[in-house]
Amino acid sequence: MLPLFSLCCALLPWLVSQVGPVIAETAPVLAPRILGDFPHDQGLFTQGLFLYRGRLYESTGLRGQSRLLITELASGEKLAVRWLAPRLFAEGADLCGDEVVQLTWTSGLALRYDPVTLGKIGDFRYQGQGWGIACHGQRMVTSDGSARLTFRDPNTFEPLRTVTAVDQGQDVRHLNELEWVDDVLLANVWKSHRIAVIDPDTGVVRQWLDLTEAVQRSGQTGEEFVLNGIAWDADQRRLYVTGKGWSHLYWIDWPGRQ
Ligand code: DDQ
Ligand code: CA
Repeated sequence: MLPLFSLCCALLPWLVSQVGPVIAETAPVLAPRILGDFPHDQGLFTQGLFLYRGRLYESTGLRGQSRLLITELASGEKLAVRWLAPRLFAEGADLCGDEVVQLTWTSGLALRYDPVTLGKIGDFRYQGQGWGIACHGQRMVTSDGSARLTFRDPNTFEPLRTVTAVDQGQDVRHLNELEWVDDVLLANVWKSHRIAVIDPDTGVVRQWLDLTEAVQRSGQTGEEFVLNGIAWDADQRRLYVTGKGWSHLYWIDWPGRQ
């Protein structure tokens, strides 16, 4: 009995060393504080959000309601609005190179605009659903409601490679609006209060941002009126979030990040 006992004791540190890294894979859940709020038109079904030259760009969905808007962040005042054809349901949008690219949900059509005039430049075609898009330098990535992120050629929109978002070995499905922050990709998970901070090379979720406080403050409880919209101000290093039909856009901190 004694030799068996000592064997167990001898093996224990080894066992811990094997299991330890697996446990350590669990992504920490952080709760950002709200640092400020700004007005947001509750009539907008927010699908995509980004900042360009200090102005807020927003893509809004629903057929017959889909738009691309430029607003002044502080006042919420609309500076320019471009309406889409009523058959189109707009989804995510971002500044890609020197143009805005806006996805549509089920039409396989990405619309391209001049970011200043919102004049149409052309289209890209793609397979499958369009949900979120984010661009950073040469890196263009789209989501389609699954756990899959598709990296595309920014000149042709052709898929180059895919990566699957995973947390503790499980696929993280329903990835929606996207935003690059330096070298990590933020994705809000549809119908949840969370944003996944994803390693773009491996798909591993490194952190979760739990936006329960912002969701509660938004006062929005409708089933479809969920957290959706992440915009990063790279100059001021500020992170903004909002949601579909929310009355406000929130400036939030990111605990532990400079
Ligand atoms: N998606 O944006 C997550 C891809 C799709 C949202 C579909 C919501 C349709 C329901 C609209 C009813 C709300 C007034
Ligand atoms: Ca975004």
